[in-house]
Amino acid sequence: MELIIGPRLYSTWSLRPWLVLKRCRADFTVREIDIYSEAGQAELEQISPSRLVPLLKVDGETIWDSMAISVWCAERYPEVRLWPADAHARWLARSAACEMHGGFMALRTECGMGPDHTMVGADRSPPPGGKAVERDIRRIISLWMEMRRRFGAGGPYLFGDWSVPDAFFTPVATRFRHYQIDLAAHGDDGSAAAYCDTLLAQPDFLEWTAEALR
Ligand SMILES: N[C@@H](CCC(=O)N[C@@H](CS)C(=O)NCC(=O)O)C(=O)O
Repeated sequence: MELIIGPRLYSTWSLRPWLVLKRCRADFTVREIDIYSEAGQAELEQISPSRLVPLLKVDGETIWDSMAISVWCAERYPEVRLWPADAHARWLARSAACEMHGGFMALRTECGMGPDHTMVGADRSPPPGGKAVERDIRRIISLWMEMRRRFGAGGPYLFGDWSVPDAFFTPVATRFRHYQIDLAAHGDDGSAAAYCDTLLAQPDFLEWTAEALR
């Protein structure tokens, strides 16, 4: 099984399924393509139906899209419980992951993943402005606070135990850190900041970071 990803420093989409596969302790290799080079673009053209990464090559198929790969993992590794066991939590966990997958365009566009997103205390960019980014940040914080309050009793992740939304929100946590977003100024009661710290301290994420900086 091979996961094909973009550059670790920049490809937030690639980070998500990589975290999910790691959580499953899946046996997989990684091929990193420099999608910003001509050679990388030519390779993408050859191997990717969507001309995008990430891709998972498994059982003779190429699965594209980070959510599709995550859903495949949930089917292949049911014992890992990638979605919460409680039905209400599971419905909302899927809603949260899908909202991240398809939304928050202002935050994603204006606050790109920079080369120092992996580091604490690196040379910081100024916090982004703009009403649309502001709205995205407030929405994410209110979502995080609500899910933590309702479903977070069993552990430090969004729904207590680790689940797919945690993979999808990890790149958001890196952006909040990189751009030094003041979460309290966007409505946080402290629980969103604590959740953010939890995501940034995940051992698998730290492994990705170490690889990215190598
Ligand atoms: N919805 C897709 C989005 C994938 C995506 O946008 N990938 C970017 C890299 S992070 C890409 O492959 N870009 C190639 C290019 O711009 O040429 C997913 O979640 O997998």
